[in-house]
Order: sequence, then C-alpha cells, then structure tokens
Amino acid sequence: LLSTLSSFPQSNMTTPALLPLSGRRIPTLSPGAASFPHHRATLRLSEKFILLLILSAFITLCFGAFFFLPDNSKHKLSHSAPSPPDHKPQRGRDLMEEEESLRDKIRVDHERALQEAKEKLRKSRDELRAEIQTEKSKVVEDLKKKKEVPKPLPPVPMPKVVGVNDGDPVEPDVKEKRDKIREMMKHAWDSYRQYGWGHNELKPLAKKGHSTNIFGNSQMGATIVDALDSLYMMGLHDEFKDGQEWIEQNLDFSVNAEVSVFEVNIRFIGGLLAAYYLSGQEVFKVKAVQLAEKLLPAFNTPTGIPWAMVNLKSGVGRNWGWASAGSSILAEFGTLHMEFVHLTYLTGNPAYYQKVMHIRKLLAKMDRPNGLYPNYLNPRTGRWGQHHTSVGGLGDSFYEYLLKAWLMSDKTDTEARKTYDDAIEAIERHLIRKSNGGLTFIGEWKNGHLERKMGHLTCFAGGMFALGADGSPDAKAGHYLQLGAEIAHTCHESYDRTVLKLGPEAFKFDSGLEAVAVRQNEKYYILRPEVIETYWYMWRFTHDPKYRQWGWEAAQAIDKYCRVSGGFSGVKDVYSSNPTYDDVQQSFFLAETLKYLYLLFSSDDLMPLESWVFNTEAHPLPVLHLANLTLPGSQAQR
Ligand code: DMJ
Repeated sequence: LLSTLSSFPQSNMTTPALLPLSGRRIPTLSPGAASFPHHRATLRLSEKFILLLILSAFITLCFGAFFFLPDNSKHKLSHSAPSPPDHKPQRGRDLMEEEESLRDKIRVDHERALQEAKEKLRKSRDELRAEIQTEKSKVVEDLKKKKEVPKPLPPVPMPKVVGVNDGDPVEPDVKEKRDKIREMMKHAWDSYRQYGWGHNELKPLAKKGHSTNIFGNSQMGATIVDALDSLYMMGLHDEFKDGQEWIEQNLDFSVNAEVSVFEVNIRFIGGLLAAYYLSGQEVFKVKAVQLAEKLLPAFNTPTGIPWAMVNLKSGVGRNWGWASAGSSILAEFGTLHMEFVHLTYLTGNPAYYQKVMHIRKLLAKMDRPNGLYPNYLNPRTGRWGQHHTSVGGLGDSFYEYLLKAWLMSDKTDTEARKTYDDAIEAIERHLIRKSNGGLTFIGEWKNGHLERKMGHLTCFAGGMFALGADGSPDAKAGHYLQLGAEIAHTCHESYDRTVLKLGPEAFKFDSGLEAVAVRQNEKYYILRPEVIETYWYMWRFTHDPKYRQWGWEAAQAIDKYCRVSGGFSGVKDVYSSNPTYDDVQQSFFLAETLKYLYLLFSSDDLMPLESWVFNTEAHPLPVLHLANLTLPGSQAQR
C-alpha cells in the first residue's frame, strides 16, 4: 500500500481529516483544495476516493485478521493431534463454529461486565453499602439453608443403661459432702454460663471466654459438651437442658479451625456419646457422628497413624512442631478406641472400627525397646521417634484404653487385654520403683535411663491398676490392687506435702527429696482430676474410708484456694500461702474433677462399673455385649 501511495504526486493529494472505517463517512477536503477549478477538483476527488477505498479495505482486512484468524494455541492443538484425513473439512467447520460461539460469549460477557461497572459507578456510597449488606445477608441465609439436615441413623439395640439416676448415700455426712460438690459444680457452670457461654473455656478472674490451641480458633463450647454428663448425674437438669439447647442451635463443626484430634475425641465425641446414652436425646448422637466424620481425614497418612491435628474444614492434618522428628503421640493416636468402637456400633459404619484396629495391628508388629512403647511414632515412616516412655503425659491413656477396650467389650476383646498385660509388665520392670522413704513411684524412661520424676497426670495409673486387677494373669489381682493403693498413697503425699494441700504438676524422688516439686514451673495445680480419679476407683474396690477422707481434703482445698467469684481457677504455686491464679477454668474440671468427687460421695449404684466404662475424660460409655453382636468391619463379619 505504501508503495502505491508514493506513486501519486504528493502535491495533488489532500489528507482526509477522517479515515473512513465503515465507508459511511465522506472525506472532507483541505481548505486549499476548495480553490481548485471544479473539473480538476472532481478528478482529484475520484483518485482520492479510490485511494481511500484501498486504505479502508486494507484496514478492514487487518481488523478481520486480528479477530477472526484462529489463535496460536489452536494451531498447536491441531498439530499435535491431527484428525483423520477424511474428517478434516468437517473438523475445520466445527472448530470455526466453536470459536465463533466462544467469541460471542466473551463479547457478551465483557459488555455485561462493562455495563455493571458503569451502573456501580453511578451509585452513591450509601446505595453501595446497602447492596453489600443485602449480599451478606443472602450468603448467611444460604449457609443456614445449607446446614446439614441431620440424617436419621440406623436403629441399634440400646445397651442396658443402668444406675444413671441413683447414688443417694445413706449417711447424712456423706450426703452433705455430695451436696457441697454439686454446689461447686453449679458455681463453675453458672459462672461459665454468665461470662463465657459458647466459648471453649472461662477466664474466671477476667470474667470472659477463653480458649487454647487444642481447639484451634474455634468457639465450640467445649465446657458445655464436657460438662453435660456431670450435670445429668448430679440431677442438674435445667442446666443440662440449657446446654442441650445451645448444642442444638449452635454447635457446628464446619469451621476453619485446626484442632487436636485426641482432645476433640475425648472431650467432644466422648462427651456427646455419654450425653446420648444417659439422656437418650438423639441430637447428641447425631452431633458426635458429624464431628467424627470431620476427624477421619486425619487418618490419611502413609501408615494410617493419624496426625495430631486436623483442620475441620479442609481436612488437612499435621503434627505438633515440638514432637520428636515429626512424630504422632502414643497417648493421642492410642486414645481413640473406645469412642470409635461406639461410633461404629451406633452408625453401622465400619470405618471407625477399622481405623482403630489398624493402629492396634500396626503397633503389634513393631519392635518394642525393652518391651516398652516409646511415646513418639512417625506417621510417614512408621518408625519410633525418641525412645521415651511415660505412663504420664504423652503415654498415659494409651495403656488405659487397652484395658478399657477389653472391659467395654464385655471382656471379649482378649487381644486388648493381653497387650495391656504385656505393657504393664514391662512398665513395672523398668519404670516403677520405691523411694528411700518407701513411696512407690512411676518414673519416666528416657533413652535407657530412668528419670525419678512423676507427673500429676501419672497419678491416674493407681486407678487403672485397681481397675485391671480383676482378670490379670497369674492370679496377680491382689498385687495390682496393692500397686494401685501404693500409687494412691504416693499421690496423696504429693498433695499433703504442699502448703495448699493441692498437688504439683510434677514431683521428684531424688537427692533426699520425695514427692515434692523442685522446679518453679512444676509447682502449679490446674484443677486436674487424676489423683481424685484414683481415690474414687480405690474407694469402689476397697471401701477404705481413707479415700473419701483424702477426696474431701482435696475438695476443701479447691474450694478454699481455687474458688473465685467468677468460677474456679488454677494456681501457680501450691507451696505458696499466697498463690497467684492462672485465670483458667479448665473444661475437664467440670467433666472429671467434680464428677469423680461426686461419685466418691455417692453410693456404688450410681454408674456401676460392671455396666459403664469411663473414657479418659471421665465420660461414661456403656459396656457393649459384643458376644451377641458383630461389629461391621470386624473379623467375624468379614
Ligand atoms: C484430661 O483432659 C484427660 O484426662 C486426659 O487424658 C489427660 N489429662 C486431662 C486432665 O488433666
């Protein structure tokens, strides 16, 4: 085109003020052209007209090529996957039609977006605000509508539920003590109700809600769920109903929160299942199952050993940063069995049962250093982490659940019983010692060395030994009951040797020191239940009055030193007559500490141990008479 244009004499040419793109516009002439004679002007005009025609044809061609030729990616596609020769013309037509409709769609979309943007810009700030608000409310409404309608679960025979409304003691002084414990429960509950309702826990001094990393950033009313069965047993039915209502209306697990699988299992699933069995209210069962579904992705690891934490919304799991070599924790993945067996029993879904049985099988195949189970196991490699063994923190409830699996199965799960017996035998050989002063203690095993330190958490083992005495091998029942009594005595000493008569978090048996904490950061008491738990089991098996006496000492100390106007708080130093508070009312104080105290001052027909097994958070689950039943997914069924 440029060469064509340059062949015309430049002086004869006028530049069109407007280039005709559509051919509808007429070129205007420059003022100079108007002074030429008419015929010359006519001649020039026709030349110009031709030129303009050529130019406009060229521009139209370029424009068409830009928009209508197939793009590069399409070329590539057709090179890499040529159609069979006889389909070529048809395929070409199809491609063109496809492109055409795609272009139309893009054009329409762009036009709509442009139009919307224009309209938005025309609106005032208030109009825009109102619009955003309407959108927001619509999303909330949609979410509400989407909330799962609880699916009815398959009916299963309800296990025999006995002794849930009994327990009135005959002796007036015992009754008085029991009433006092109920009053303490009411103070803890009412304070939470008033200041922390819906939050996981309570700050009784600041008088506001509280939560820790085990619940992620959720607000799932942990105290409500954990306290329900205690309220029920204590006959606090209005409070129970209040809690039930909150759960019906607010407890939602579709939250973007990374929670501890273990804690959520023992407190929430255990608490909801116990509330279901005690009250028969379907809502608790449905919520327990909904939550359990959210925990299942935690088991998606190369070994099937679950992650310590899982995000309830995304299902992504991971382990605690502090755990040895990315390990999962024995006391965490080993404390799921009771709840998961019940879930399979109630739903008919074999997944829960299979998950926990898989863990058991995997552990059975592993080498155990000195017959001991290390606290750490890597879920990717299936190998142990550091060789630390503990009957306290990180190990404790793994052993507890082996024994309780056997009890809960109406003593038919003999594999669990055997595993428990073997583990306890190794623990006795390597971890249990007598101090110079004659106190039996359970130390911590660290890479072949025994640390002569016992934790408050370890004190639960006294009750466990007593509970496992019946059924122990080689007629050693008497021995284990005695061992339970010795641990109870040692733990009582750890309370008695303090100023506040409350036990420290950990205590030593070293260099002349016995049952006392040495380090400042081990002197706190956070309303833990383990020592009182052991008193209660020992009371049930021996009826020795000293256990009620010791329990009452602890209850009085808690009421005197931990009670504040806004609830109950932990204390930072049990050796100080003027302790400072930690300002946390733990949910396990209502679930466990107060429940075990209440049971201690009740008669044995409240929650008889032949019919109920308490999970590690003191939530009672009924014994399943599995001899007459087959769990879906079990060997017998396969
Ligand atoms: C409770 O949450 C459970 O008892 C758990 O097994 C370990 N300890 C706390 C209370 O101390």
